[in-house]
Amino acid sequence: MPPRDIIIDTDPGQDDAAAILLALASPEDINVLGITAVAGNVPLPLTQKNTRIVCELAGKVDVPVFAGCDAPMARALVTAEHVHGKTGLDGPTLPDPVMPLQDQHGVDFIIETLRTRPSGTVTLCPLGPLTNIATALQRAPDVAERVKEIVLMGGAYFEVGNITPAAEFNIYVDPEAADIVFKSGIKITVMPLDVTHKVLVTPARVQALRECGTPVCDAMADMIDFFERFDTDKYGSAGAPLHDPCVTAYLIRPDLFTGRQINVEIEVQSHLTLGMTVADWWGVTDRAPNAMFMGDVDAQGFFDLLTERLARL
Ligand SMILES: [Ca+2]
Repeated sequence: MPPRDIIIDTDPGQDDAAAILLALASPEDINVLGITAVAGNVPLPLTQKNTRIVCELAGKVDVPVFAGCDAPMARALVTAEHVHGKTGLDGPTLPDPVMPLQDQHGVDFIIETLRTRPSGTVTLCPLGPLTNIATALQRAPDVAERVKEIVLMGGAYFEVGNITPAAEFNIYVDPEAADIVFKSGIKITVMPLDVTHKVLVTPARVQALRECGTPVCDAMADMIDFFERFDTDKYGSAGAPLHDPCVTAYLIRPDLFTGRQINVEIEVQSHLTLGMTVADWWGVTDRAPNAMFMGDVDAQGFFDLLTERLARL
């Protein structure tokens, strides 16, 4: 099989960095057409900069990076510096990027790419709030049928929420955007907290990364050490969940994940449960399935893949 053409949409974020590095380390599986930054974990000026920092860390300075939307569609931006640190990539000391930010707006890049590439060949990989993707679909409804698939990190069912008791961060930040995406009719695969909370960076897994002895693996281990301080206290678990690289790992090794094709709808009104992914896991409604909602993962298989691939960079 030829490598899969993708656009990564991202708000780095240490776990976004892991997802991007895994993609850039896997050219036989994944062809990154471009990376669009969105406001999320930190504001847009930092997410676009962090995206370029990560590309340079990988030695892939030719990947075009675009700035997209700087605020959710209908709400004020909520950020997560309490998790990711002031820069969004706290942990390692990495140089400011010198590779350019593209002039084109990220949303225009998404639309243009979908219109010019053969229909049904481009996969969208959102790792942050869905603002850029939904804005593209709203501005250019014709592109929806040209998308091969959306593989996204977001939402939760059994794990419920991480930014509020009911909602996962990416969906909570821009629920209107998520609502547009989940109603788009595009094939969707979801990596919710139910999966990512099983992908825990235990001390042995961080050690395996350090043993690669490369600058990329060291930087990744430093990033993990930073955000783990927060998550191990929060969840009382053996290590922090590594959310976003589940998306790019799925493109390489879909067999690591299992889930159900179900109906997923987004709560956009309730003050108490805003941004909840109402996932019909048990099939108790007659609402039509619209997403492959993952529920389980081979976590060690995931970390073996991540470590082996990052060691290449
Ligand atoms: Ca993210």
